[in-house]
Amino acid sequence: MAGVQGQLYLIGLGSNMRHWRIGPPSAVVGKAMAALEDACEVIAASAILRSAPVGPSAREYANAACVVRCALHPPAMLDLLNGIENAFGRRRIGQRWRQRTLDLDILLWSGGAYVDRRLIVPHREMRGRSFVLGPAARIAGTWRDPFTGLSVRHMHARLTKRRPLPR
Ligand code: PH2
Ligand code: MG
Ligand code: MG
Repeated sequence: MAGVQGQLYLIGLGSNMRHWRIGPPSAVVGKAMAALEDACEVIAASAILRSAPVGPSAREYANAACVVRCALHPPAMLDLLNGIENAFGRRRIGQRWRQRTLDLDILLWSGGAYVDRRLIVPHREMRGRSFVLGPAARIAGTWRDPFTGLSVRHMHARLTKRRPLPR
């Protein structure tokens, strides 16, 4: 059973598809935060930011991050997030990084690292992605990656510094 404090998670949210009822990606992300609130206590939520797509999809994304507290351990948390994604009409048809109505990722967990066949925490790609670290740095800047010891703020700053100079 979870302790009185429960588990803390840093969650990344993203959408780059209109939902027929909810509306544009930013509205989808906002509704998804409300859906998380039904199951967890949302302790902090970033603004919803637009970001250029990384990868094959051409559509702009809306991204955000939030910190939630709840009793669920990582596998059950993953089930909860997948359930919300499905309720928002996400279909998994095997194509990685296709456009999606809603993507909810566990980025960090207060328990540190978690690995099983379905889930790896910290999220494997968070360290190189400014659309993840940008919103996350605003609400969880001091949270540290358990593998590298680097804070979210530090990882974000490293990304921005490494941008090559224009020639
Ligand atoms: N998610 C991806 C791939 N590319 N690009 C942006 N800007 N935002 C995302 O959330 C995103 C992406 C796969 O999860
Ligand atoms: Mg993702
Ligand atoms: Mg995902």
